[in-house]
Amino acid sequence: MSRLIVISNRVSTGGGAQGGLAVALSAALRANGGIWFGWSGERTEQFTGHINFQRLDGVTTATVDLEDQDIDEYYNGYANRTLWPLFHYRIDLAEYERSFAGGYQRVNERFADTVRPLIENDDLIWVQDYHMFPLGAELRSRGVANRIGFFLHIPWPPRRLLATLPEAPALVRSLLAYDVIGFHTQEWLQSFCDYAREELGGIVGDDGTLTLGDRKVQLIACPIGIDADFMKLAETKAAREAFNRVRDSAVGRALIVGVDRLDYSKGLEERFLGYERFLIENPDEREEVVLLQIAPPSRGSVESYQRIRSSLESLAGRINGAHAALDWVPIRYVNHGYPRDVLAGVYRASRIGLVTPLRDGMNLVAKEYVAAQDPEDPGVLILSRFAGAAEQMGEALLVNPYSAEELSDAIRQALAMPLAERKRRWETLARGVREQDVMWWLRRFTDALMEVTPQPVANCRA
Ligand code: GDG
Repeated sequence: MSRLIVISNRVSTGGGAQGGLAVALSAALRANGGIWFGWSGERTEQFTGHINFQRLDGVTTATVDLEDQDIDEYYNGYANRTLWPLFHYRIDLAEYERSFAGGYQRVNERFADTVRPLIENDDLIWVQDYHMFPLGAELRSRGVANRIGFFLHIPWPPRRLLATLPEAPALVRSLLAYDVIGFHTQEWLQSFCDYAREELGGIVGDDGTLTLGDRKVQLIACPIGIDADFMKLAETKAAREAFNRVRDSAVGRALIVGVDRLDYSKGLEERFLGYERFLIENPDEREEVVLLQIAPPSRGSVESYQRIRSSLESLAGRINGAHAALDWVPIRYVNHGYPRDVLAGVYRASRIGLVTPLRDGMNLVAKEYVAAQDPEDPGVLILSRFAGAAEQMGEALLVNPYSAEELSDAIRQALAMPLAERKRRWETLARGVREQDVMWWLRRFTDALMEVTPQPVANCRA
């Protein structure tokens, strides 16, 4: 394979929250050479385009600092207050401000100017996620003729929701600068086609291409997986210690676990209410379960995240106050993160993995939960129908996360599920997680990118 240039908002070669993605991209960069480019996460008085190169574990990273105004308008603004809510179907939370759109465009131009001199003729360029929609077009307008791929990690919203975004037509047109666009699921891919066809007059071919004006782009549904080594994590010393600690503390009760960034898309309030419904409807079983919800805060400078944080705190407090007994608290709500090996032990100790986002591009926690189970005594995955992962994980108990009744029923069904059925469902799920891991995802995408015939740069509009 050619050298790879990965471009994403943040660069992460270690474990961290990005886990599997960082592992896979780092492995590809190590094997083929190349550069991972993005924002350093740091601020500077004045943007200079100065690149900080680092070599970490055989991977070269190149990062730039951004100005306060860039961070406010591009990152906290357009990325987190406009695109993220809109693409998760929350137009009630989406803020449409011209200054955000302007800052987003400016930062993408700055990234393009800065990364341009690093690109060599045969490099494959791979742009990641919604922070960078216009980057491909910006690179084309700077004469980059290389193959450029784009992968979207979040859902693509239905066309009439996207139509509420003033910049949507320009944004979608700019995507035609890419050679390949990847989505996690057929559903997101179809929504994209729907918009391009109905709003912009694009033509969707039987070969999975979209043609708009002079440009043609290959679309693929390419679901991301986890690092296959996650299966081994549950056997490590740290995982075993966490397993014992959590099991001991549950004193014979069945543990239900949730692990999510604290984000309104993850359906945490609805999850707590569904669990409460279970407690109310099943008085005999209520003291036999404990819900452990791990939710490290994210994007704390955005108001909607401050609101969800405080409303979850009150909800957990109210449910615990209303239902606790002298020796039992129904919800353990933890607002900080744990190392990945500890998480693996916690997953394994849990009889149920509760993964109920209202909308999610994929959801890797569902796959990690499956990977960490004991094959002889696996737990049950309860999974939202609205997570991208549901397309691949039909053997989970699929639920509508908005329905407290369905959540309650699924918890009861999971607790009563006989070992043979748990094993049967788990074996199918585990095979999928093992075979379609993050390296499989990476190969499928880069193979698709290698196969396309590059088109003339002149056909692109920025
Ligand atoms: C986006 C899309 C898509 C969570 N708590 C801790 C911790 N985590 C790790 C999990 C998992 C990752 O963070 C979260 O991944 P998700 O897939 O659930 O969600 P997003 O962060 O929203 O990611 C999503 C993904 O991109 C990849 O394409 O699946 O749909 O929204 O790996 O384990 N990790 C550690 N401690 C924690 O407390 N170490």
